[in-house]
Amino acid sequence: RKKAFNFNIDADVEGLKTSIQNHLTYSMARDTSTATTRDWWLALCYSVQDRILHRYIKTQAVHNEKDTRRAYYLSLEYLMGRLLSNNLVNAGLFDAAKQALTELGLDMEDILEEEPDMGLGNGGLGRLAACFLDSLATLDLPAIGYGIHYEFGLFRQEFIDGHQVERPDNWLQFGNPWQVNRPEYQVSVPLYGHVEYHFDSKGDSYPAWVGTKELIGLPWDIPIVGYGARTVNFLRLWESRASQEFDFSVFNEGGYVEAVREKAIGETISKVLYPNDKTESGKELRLVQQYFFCACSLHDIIRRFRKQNHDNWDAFPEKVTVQLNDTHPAVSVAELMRILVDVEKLEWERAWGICRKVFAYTNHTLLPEALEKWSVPLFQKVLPRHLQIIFEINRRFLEEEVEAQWPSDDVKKSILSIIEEGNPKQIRMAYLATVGSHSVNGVAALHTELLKRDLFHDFNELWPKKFNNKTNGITPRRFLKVCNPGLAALIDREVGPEWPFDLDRLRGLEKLSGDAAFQQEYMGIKRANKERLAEIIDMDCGVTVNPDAMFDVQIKRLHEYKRQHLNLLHILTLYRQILHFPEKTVAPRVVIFGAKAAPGYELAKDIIFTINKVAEVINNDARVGDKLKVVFLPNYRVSLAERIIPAADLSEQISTAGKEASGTGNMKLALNGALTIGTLDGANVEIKEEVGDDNIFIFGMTVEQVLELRASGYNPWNFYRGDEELRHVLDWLGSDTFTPGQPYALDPVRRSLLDGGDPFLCCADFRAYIDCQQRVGEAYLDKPRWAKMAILNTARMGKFSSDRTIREYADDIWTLKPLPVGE
Ligand code: DL6
Repeated sequence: RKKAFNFNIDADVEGLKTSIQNHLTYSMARDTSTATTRDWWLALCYSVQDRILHRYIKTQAVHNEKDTRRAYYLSLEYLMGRLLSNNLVNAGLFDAAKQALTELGLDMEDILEEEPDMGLGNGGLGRLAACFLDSLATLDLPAIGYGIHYEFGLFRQEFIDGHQVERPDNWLQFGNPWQVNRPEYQVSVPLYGHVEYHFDSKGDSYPAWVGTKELIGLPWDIPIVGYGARTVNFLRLWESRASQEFDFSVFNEGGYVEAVREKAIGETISKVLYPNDKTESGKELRLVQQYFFCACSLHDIIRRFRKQNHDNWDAFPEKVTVQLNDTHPAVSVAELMRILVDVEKLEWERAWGICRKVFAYTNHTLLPEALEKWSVPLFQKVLPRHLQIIFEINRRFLEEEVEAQWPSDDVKKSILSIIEEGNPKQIRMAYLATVGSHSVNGVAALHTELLKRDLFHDFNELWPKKFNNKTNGITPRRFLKVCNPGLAALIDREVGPEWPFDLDRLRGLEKLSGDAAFQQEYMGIKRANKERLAEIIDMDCGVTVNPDAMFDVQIKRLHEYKRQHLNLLHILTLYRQILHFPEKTVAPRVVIFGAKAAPGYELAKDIIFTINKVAEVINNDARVGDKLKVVFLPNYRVSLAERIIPAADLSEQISTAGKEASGTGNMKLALNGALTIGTLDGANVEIKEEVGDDNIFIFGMTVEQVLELRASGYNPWNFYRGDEELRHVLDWLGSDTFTPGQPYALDPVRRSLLDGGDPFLCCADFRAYIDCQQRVGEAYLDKPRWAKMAILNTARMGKFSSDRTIREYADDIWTLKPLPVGE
């Protein structure tokens, strides 16, 4: 039996083969002659899961035996993608599994392609949660993730005549081999009802939340394998169920259909992920989802605390630290207070002290429309007791803490109040999370500075130590080792195999960046990755692209602030230049987009449509040939990102300065050797510091310049009139060139940039962007220079490992120590 390097699971090929065959027979009831690729995929997953579960059981046994402190990560979203390849790599089973499959006459690639993505998130926030789980386990940190077991994840995107069409993502259709059901830990969750005052035996009154409807939360556990498979943590996802199979009284009265209907309502809570990446405030179902998963998770955390015979609540913050991933789980603050005060009968002050020690909050956005607010009447209906508790938290906060700092200052009180006046009044969830936590962090240095300066200005004056920065990171396992095995092998050879644990080792590549032979190898791997992506483009878009052209990539949610339409203006400019100066040498480009638009976000959908229509014309214009191709890959998701990222040459990070909190795609692309063209926004600022000014293309207005321009009265028409190229391309969109016979079909985008006031300043940044793209094109034509820059990007991305980020959370916020699990 061969034990893999530094790994804790037996990589025995014969054992795996037997296991796969056994699962095919005994789990799938198939024989080898009738088995489909999906059956083989499932049989392999079950075989891998068997091996992982041993380490999972061992890990939990050690954590329980040592009664360890744990971090709990509460997130409404986890964008996990596929688990098989990642689990194989992290468990050190990849080569053995490949060998076993080959000996069974099967192809690993085909099997891996069978797995549907676990797409229980919208974008950066959900993927960050998934990267954090990977790092927590890799660093042997005792931690559990909590979320919702959505039956339908983020919608599947199709294009029909260039328009986005949404289809349901039925990811559980063929079963999920990774999840383990835990009916013994189900939780009952009350909702609705009203508050009454009852009297205890001494005649004192106390509030009682009565007349509630009950939901059941049923947990599903997904093991999270750390790299090296020493620690296997888990992600616990709650599915909602009606509280009784049948309401027998209704049933006996002949109300069978009503009884089943009630049951169906109970089950809708975890049915579907809200497909908007910037909040869904106002929707009752969304509030119920938030409370449902917080209540289930806190109940589970408290059950675990009690199991260790703890009856002293002051010990609770020693054993428990809870990270709130944005404000979506902020109602937890009120729920923990309810449990401590109403159920456990603790004094308010003692309960509040415990609460504040337990919670920490991460803010992920400054966009006003994304700052969650819940109307007081809705809260009153769904969570009447929690509303009272929030009012009491607010009263004490204003009358005690704010009053002490700013005596008799009613203006300060109204600025800082958790309750926003208005009709109706609203609960500011970011304020509730801030008041109820001991730590508030932003996700990149610039973002944190802006939080302190703007959104939390007065809170920062009140509690300067509460605010801190934790620059985001990405897992180098999935986003290099798994998705780019060619480059990973080259790095292994040059700096040794430890880099997936210690990404700073990539610095060892710096000395090779100017070496012609190494450059050739490095760019050869990029070329092979581009060929693979070219096949996908051919299959999914029906467009043949040249792998020698620059692959210019913008992959992220579709949002005006991310400015895919600025990229479009560059495409149109290039197209015009090619038509006007056919003899001029240009760096050939394939501009590649991947993006989903929120189904109700009309302008985002218009931008997709416009890009698709422009692409159709350019791709079919013989005068252009290979100089320019434009493709919009449908259904952007984690598994597609894993194909695009290793093949990218240029990474578009072009948001309006001050709008992108961090970005994480920027890190994944740079790690894989794509050069960034970007604004000084989010983590781009820190990427620039790491890779050096010579190895990144920065353009456009800074945050301060954006403010100045706005203050002086921004008028996009001035830029339109002042720049001939901008005028031509915008007017082109108003013509029927790209939609023959329908002259106004692309007008919404043009209108948003001119009459609509161009809220994200595309026109103002247009010239700087075009000039910068010109420099990018020239650099691409200089092959050794480009290769050197790309290598230096890979070499200098160590800072952006999510292991570094998680170490900072563990040291500064959670005071959480690794607990190695041993053999
Ligand atoms: O922190 C993860 C990710 C950042 O990288 C992005 O810059 C940011 O836009 C995203 N924020 C959200 C916020 N949504 N809400 N609420 O998705 O977080």
